[in-house]
Amino acid sequence: MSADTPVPDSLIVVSNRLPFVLKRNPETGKLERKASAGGLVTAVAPVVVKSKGLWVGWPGHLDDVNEPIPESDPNDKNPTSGLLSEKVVSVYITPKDFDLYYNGCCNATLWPLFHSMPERTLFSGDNWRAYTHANEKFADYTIKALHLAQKDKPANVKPIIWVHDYHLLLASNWIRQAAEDADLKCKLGFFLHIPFPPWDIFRLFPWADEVLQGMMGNDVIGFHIEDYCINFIDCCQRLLRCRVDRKNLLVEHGGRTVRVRALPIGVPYDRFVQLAEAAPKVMFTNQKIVLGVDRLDYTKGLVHRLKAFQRLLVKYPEHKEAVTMLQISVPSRTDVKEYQDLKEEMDQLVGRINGEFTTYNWSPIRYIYGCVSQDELAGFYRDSAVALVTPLRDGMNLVAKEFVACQINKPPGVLVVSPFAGAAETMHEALICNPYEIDEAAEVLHRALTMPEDERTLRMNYLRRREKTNDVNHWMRSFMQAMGSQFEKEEDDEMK
Ligand code: ADQ
Repeated sequence: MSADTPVPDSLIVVSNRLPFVLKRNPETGKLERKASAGGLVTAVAPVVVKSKGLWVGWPGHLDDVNEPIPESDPNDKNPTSGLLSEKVVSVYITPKDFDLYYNGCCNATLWPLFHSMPERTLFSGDNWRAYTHANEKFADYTIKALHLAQKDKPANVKPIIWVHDYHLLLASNWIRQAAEDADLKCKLGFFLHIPFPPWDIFRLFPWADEVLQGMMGNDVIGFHIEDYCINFIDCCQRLLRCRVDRKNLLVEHGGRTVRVRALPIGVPYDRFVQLAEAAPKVMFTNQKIVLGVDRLDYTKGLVHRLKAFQRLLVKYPEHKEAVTMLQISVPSRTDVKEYQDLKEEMDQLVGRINGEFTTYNWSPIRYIYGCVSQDELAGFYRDSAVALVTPLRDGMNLVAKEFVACQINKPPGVLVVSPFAGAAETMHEALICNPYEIDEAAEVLHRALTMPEDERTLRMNYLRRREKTNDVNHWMRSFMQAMGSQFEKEEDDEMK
């Protein structure tokens, strides 16, 4: 948190998961708390702590729901260590309901649909009912948190409730209604971390109206980029018949005005610079590294990326034995069939390409299926000649930004970004590459590998400057400001 981040009276964050993972130690049998190192947690947790706020979320499957959440080690420097167990409100959902809600509706329906992949989308009434039920539960627990937050505080304190992501699209409206019934004051904000799809995709969802109505419970709705704001406003107008103001990004519903804002997320830039400075040199190769870092997810364009690299080796054989592709894929949603199929496809493709080109001294692809630590990641980011960030669709993509932050070597490497990642909206100096066009992607990769030093330096300087300014603290601050000004400017928002 930077010094000038506005600290609200009380911040209640609501997200699917709590900002740490609970694991049982097999030796002691005790529950232990493991920090989550993501940028979101780093930026948001200190504000929750400072505002004496609360975090509402799912703690993982616990055998005994009455078992207390352990405290973190007080010497631990991670951002959630100040988040004491009484500042955490755990949402308990049975394993069966959680499966239908999370693996089913969230990850087999909303995820592909919102990434504009309807052919991968599973439409299921059972999953939707579980999702609805889970959102009601999150809303109930948030109201409990609101009671706690207002206890012993002056009557004029208005906590900010900040709901996150596609898991909780319905919760805000219920929170608002229940808070009004209980005469509890609060402001409600929502941030969507994935794209909001265009109307002709969104309307495929049988319960599209209910999703929009749920979101309308918020005072402020944030998306990464303006395109998603426009898509959302378009859906509100066409499906709910709301009055909208596209210029000022306002939607009127049920006598209230909801503000829609483009608030692009950033990364903890300074932390990545420090990690890059401290990381040991990547020793495994004296070749140029072309780096990919992603969750193993079909939206990330991994198969297309490998094929583009294969095409590069055919078209430009001078890169053989001179370039290695390092693809680090963290396992993700392994209970969902689409993800199991992708794992299989990747394993086969890596084997095929390596089989085709490997020599005594060199294998073209190093494929790590696993999670690497941030320290290690920073070394890979720093020592790579090219980062290939080529999703088929991505809300923002933090890897592009982390790579740029870690580019402390002189001369620096080159960032290649897909136009279908939110990151491409602001990272203008990256090379743009359409992942669907395999031939063209190979050309762009060749251009990146052969780019003159002064051009690389110029592009990277601009990219780094922008990401340093617009880091994750800046994002946090922007959201808080958008929330804070909500009530002061209520009158301005009245649409004529
Ligand atoms: P994700 O889809 O998870 O996030 P991304 O933004 O790239 O995508 O963030 C991934 C994070 O995981 C990065 O911080 C990265 O360092 C880390 N990571 C990835 N692979 C890893 C590996 N093998 N080992 C260790 N760490 C790894 C969603 C949206 C995005 C949006 C973010 C934030 O889909 O579009 O940018 O939320 O809003």
